[in-house]
Amino acid sequence: MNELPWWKKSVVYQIYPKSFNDSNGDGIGDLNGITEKLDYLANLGVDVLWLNPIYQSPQVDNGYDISNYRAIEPQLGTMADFEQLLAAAHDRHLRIILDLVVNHTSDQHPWFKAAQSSVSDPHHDYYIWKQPVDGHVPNNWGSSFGGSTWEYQADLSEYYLHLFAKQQPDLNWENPQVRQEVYDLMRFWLDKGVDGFRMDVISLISKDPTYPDGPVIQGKAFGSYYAGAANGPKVHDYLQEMHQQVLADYDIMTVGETPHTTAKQAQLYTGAGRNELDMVFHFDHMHLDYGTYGKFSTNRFKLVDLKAVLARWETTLAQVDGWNSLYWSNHDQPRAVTRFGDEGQYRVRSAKMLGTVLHMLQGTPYIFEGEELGLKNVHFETLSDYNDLETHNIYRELTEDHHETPEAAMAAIYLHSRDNARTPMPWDGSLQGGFTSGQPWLKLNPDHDQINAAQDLANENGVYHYYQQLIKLRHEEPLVTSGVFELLAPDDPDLFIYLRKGEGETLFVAGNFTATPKTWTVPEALRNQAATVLLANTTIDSALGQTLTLPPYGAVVYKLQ
Ligand code: TEU
Ligand code: CA
Repeated sequence: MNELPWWKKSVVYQIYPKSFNDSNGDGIGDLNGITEKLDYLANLGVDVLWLNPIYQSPQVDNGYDISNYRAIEPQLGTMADFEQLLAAAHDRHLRIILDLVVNHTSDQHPWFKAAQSSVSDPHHDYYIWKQPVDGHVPNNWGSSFGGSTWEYQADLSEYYLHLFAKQQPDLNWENPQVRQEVYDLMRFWLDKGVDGFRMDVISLISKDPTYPDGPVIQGKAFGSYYAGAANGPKVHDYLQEMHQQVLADYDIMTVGETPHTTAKQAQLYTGAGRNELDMVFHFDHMHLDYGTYGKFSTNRFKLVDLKAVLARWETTLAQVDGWNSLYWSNHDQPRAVTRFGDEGQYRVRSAKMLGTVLHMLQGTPYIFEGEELGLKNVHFETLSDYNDLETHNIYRELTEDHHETPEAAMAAIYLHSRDNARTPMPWDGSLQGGFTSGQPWLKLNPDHDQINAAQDLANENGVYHYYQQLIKLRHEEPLVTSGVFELLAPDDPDLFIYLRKGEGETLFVAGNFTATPKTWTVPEALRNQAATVLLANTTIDSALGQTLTLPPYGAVVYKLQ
């Protein structure tokens, strides 16, 4: 048997640099702040750190608008700081992967400035420009952050495309020079020693050349761009070219962020022998609580749907020897305990339960900063305490366009604002949580006097110590990487139960997603007196008998032999 690539046995920890740790008191987390916390991360046991964008940026979208791909954002530090961080991480056997944001640049990038200067400038064709159609925008696409995806530039009599903010013009991947620029900048970082990339919205880089109108959801002013921009006609050609020209030369990991991609389509991105990406982030489980206005809804997911989604991804990718990315949250999503668990009485236990059922799946788990402490969503009273452009746009849309009350708009924001994930890390219970000695760029969650790293670590039953065990289990138990996934009890509305089958031994994983005890009749074939408990967030029978009873938000991993 071939040796597994290192990233199949790895756990990734995602760092949102602005919110992780501020080393110089300006209120903004920075690279030296990360270096200071490497022992905290190494002690947790993770293998890889993914840093959200650290490049020079006007920060319209917190670094996802890049004006220089080869420079460090001054707010975060210097190139020397980065090199020191990378070396210090490598010393501790921690790898670092960077965010590669190449669907779009900042409008302040020199390429775009040149592109805007004249239609005959060689950089003009680095971006996507269209003539007005009957004096109007070329199609009905609405941008992710509100308004049309098309911005008119009167002196050129052309529109440029921006799927995200208007300060984030889309690059024209049809142009081979653009692709060469991307490959060159990738080599720049790989040659410095970075260990891979998380590729931002990589499923959107190839647009349908006919730019078709998208379907309009009732009450919405714009159509969806996905039909004409997601998984476009050349996306696999581009990724195979990138693989051949860059990726193949390095021992690295790649994870594509692929909005609007089904498991079947993901076979093409991650299947063995495709020579594209190692794994992708899908959104199917993120969409289970969407409502009339998309993500800004107050719906709650249903466990039966969640299980169906996760099981489909496990099975579909296994068919082609592909690989899953496993995550509950990231910098764009709410906190996991609030969304999928219980942020009240059972916060700690439900955080551990969520960790258990996620980390025992086949794939590479991603821990978003603070998830290892069971952090929950924030409720700021006033809109002005929120920083994220999406939050401000949606408040305006909900209250002005859809005539929702301010209270209803805030209720959706409390559940789904991206700032839920972006409040600074609470390291201790002091005034600014030990995050900064100055004024933080975004307020800390006011609960940080109760919920913070110092108090969680001091508790041997805290979330951090449980995550240590989960990570250790991945490193030590081969079934966690290799066992064949099988979902049990798909229709049970409360319990998530599955197997990871090997030869002569099997992992049995179960989690209770409710605040009441639940009992399940164990199928005869699985009853096992020789079972061992590999991990549990509660006291539990050592054997797997006729019935399994899990307390509220209880979870267990048995090994059956
Ligand atoms: O997000 C892409 C994405 O899929 C968005 O639609 C995402 O759901 C967004 O946060 C809306 O809620 C990536 C990054 O993760 C995000 O932070 C960036 O803002 C975006 O790309 C543009 O670069
Ligand atoms: Ca700082």
